[in-house]
Amino acid sequence: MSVQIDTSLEEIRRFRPSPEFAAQSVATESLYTDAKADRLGFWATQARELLHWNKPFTQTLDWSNPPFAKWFDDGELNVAYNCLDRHVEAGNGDRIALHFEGEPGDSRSYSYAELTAEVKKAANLLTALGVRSGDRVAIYLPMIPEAVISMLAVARLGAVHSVVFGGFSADSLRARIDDAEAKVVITADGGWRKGKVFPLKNAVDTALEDGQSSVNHVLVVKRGGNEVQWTEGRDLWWHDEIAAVDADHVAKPFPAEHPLFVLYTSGTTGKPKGILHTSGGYLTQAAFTHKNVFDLHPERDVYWCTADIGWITGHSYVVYGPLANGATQVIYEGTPDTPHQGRWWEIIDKYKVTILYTAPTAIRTFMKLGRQIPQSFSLRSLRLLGSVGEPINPEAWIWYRHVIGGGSIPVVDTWWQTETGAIMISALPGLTDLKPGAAQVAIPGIEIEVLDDDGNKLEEGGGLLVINEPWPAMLRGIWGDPERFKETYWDKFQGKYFAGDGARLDEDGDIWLLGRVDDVMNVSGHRLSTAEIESSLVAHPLTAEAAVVGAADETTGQAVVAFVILKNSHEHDIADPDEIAALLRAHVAQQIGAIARPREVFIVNELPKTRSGKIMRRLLRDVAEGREIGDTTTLADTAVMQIITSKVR
Ligand code: 6R9
Repeated sequence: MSVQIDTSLEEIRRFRPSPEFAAQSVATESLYTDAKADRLGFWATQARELLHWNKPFTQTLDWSNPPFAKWFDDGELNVAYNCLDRHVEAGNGDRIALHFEGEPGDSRSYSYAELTAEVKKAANLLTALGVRSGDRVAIYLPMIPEAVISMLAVARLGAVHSVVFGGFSADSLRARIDDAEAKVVITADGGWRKGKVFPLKNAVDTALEDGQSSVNHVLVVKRGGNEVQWTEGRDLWWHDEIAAVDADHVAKPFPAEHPLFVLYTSGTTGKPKGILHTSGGYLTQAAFTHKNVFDLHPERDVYWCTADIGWITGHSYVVYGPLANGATQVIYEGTPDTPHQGRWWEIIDKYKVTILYTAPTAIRTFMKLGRQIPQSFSLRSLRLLGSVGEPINPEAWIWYRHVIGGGSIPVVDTWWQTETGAIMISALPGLTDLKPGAAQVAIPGIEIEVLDDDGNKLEEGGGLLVINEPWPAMLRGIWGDPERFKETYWDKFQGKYFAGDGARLDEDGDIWLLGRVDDVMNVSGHRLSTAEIESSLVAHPLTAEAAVVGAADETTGQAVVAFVILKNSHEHDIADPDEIAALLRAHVAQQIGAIARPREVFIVNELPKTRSGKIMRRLLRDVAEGREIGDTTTLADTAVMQIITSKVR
C-alpha cells in the first residue's frame, strides 16, 4: 500500500477570520488548551454541558478492552429527549426546528414543540407495532420530515435505526434488512426527484417478496401519491395509524453505551459493513462539533446541511447535532436543478440561511454552470460555509468563498467518516487562519497522526492517517462481526485506528487529505467499494471477470470505470460492445443503486495481473485516466496492457 502525494500544486493563500467574525466566535482558544491539559476531562465537561443526563456518569472512558471503547458508561440519557423535549421545557418550544422544502414547492415548518409532539406519536405507533428497546427498524424514506421524525422515534424507544439511502436498490435494501434483522420498515409510496415521483414502496415489496424476512410491518408515508401494491396485515399507512395513537409519551433513559443506529458503508470487500454507533459519546461529539465548527448561534442562525439522511452526514449534521443544539434548519427533498438550476440559492434566499454545509462535488457542478445563477439570488444571509465528503480542491474552495460567500466569509473543510461518527479534522472558523484545500487541524480532544508504512510518526510529508486515541463518537463495532472490526481498523498499526486515507502534513503541521489508499472509491462524496461493484458485474450471465477502478472525474471527484471480460460462450453474441456496456451499466444500477452505475464499461480480453493473480488496478486507473501506463514489470504478461489500451482508446 503506497501513498500517492498528488497535491503537487503549491497552495499559499491564507485567510484570517475577520475581526467581526472572531469577536462573536462560539469557540475560544481555551478549547484547545483545556483539551491538551486534560483530554478526558475536556470530553466529560462537554458531555455534561451539552447534554441532559438522567443519571450522571462518573467514568469518562473505559479502554480496558481495546478496541472496544466505553464512554460515559455508567451514565444514562435519552437521545431523543436531548434533541426535542428539553428545548421545549427550556422555553424554546416555539423556535423552528425544521423548515421543510419539498421539491414540487410545497413547504412545512415544525417548531420544536410540534416536532416533539410528532415524535411522541411516532414512538407510540412503533410501540404498538411491537418495537422494543434494542429492536432494529429500517428506514427507507425520501428527505421529508417523517425521515427525521422516524429516526428520533426509534431512538426515543431505545431501538436501533438502520437508514437505507432511498437511491439504493431492492437488493441492497434486503441485504441490510437481513443483516440487522429489522422488524419494521418505514418507507413512503414515493418521493420527488427531478420533477418526477420515484417509487420506494415497490422496492420494499420486491425486497420482501419471498415472505422470508424478519420484517413484520411496513409503515408507508404518503408522499408521492403514486399507485402502490398492498399486503394486508403487513402494510400500514403512516397517516392512518398516527391519527389513532396517544400524543403523550415519556422518554425513558438508556445507558450511554446503548446502541443508537447501524449505518452500512462500503469497505474493501463486497459486503457492506454495518457501522454501529451508541448514544452518549456519539451525541456529545456530534453536538460539540456542530456547535463549534459551525459557530452555531441557535437563537439566530438558520442552518442547512444538504446531505440526505441516508448518509452519516445526514445522521450527525441534519438530525443529531443540530437538534441536540436546538438549531433551526432547512431540509430539502429534491435535486439542486429542479425546477431550475438556481433552486438551492432560491432556498437560501427564501429562508435566509446563514450556515451552508455541502460537498465539493456539488460546488464543482455549480462552478461549471457559472456564477450568474447564484448571483441572481440574494445570498447575503450566509456567514459560514462548510465542505465534507472528499478533498476540496483549492479552486473550488476559492469559488465557494467568493461566489457563494461573497468573498469574506469562512469556509471550513471537515474530514471525518461514517466510522468516526462526527467531525475529526477541521478549522474552527473564528480561530483558525484558513488554507484552501487543507482540512487543517484535529478538533480539540482528538489525536491525529500521519504515519509512514512502517508505523513511524511523521513530522512532515505524506503518509497514512491514523487516530491515536479513542474518541467519543467512534464506531463501537461492525454489526455482528467483531473480528472484521479489529482487522479492518486496528490491526495495521497496533492500537491506532487506521482510517484508510492518505494525508500530508505541511510545514505548519496542517493536514491535507489525499484520498483513499484502499479499494474504496469516492464518487460525489459517496463511498463505493470496487469489490462490491465487481461482484455485481460478475453476477451477470454475460460476465466472466471484472475489475473496477475509481478514475479521476472533474465533477464527481472519482467515477466508476469497469473492465469486463465476457464469457467465452457469449463472445460471439456481441453485436455491439456499446450495447453490452449499456446493459452492464444498467445491471449494476439495478443491483446496487444508481450511484454505483459505472461511467464506462470496457469490454476486454484480459486483465493485468501479477504472477500471484492479483489484479493491478493501478494500471487500469492509468488507462481510465488516459495517462501513460506505469511500471508493468510485476505483471505476469506484460503485453496485456498494450492490448487493453488499444481497445480503450
Ligand atoms: C463524512 C463522510 C469517508 C471518506 C473518508 C475520506 C473522504 C470525507 C473529507 C474526505 C478529504 C474531507 N472524506 N471528508 N476527504 N477531505 N473533508 O464523508 O463519511 O461517507 O464514510 O466517507 O470520505 O476518504 O475516508 P463517509
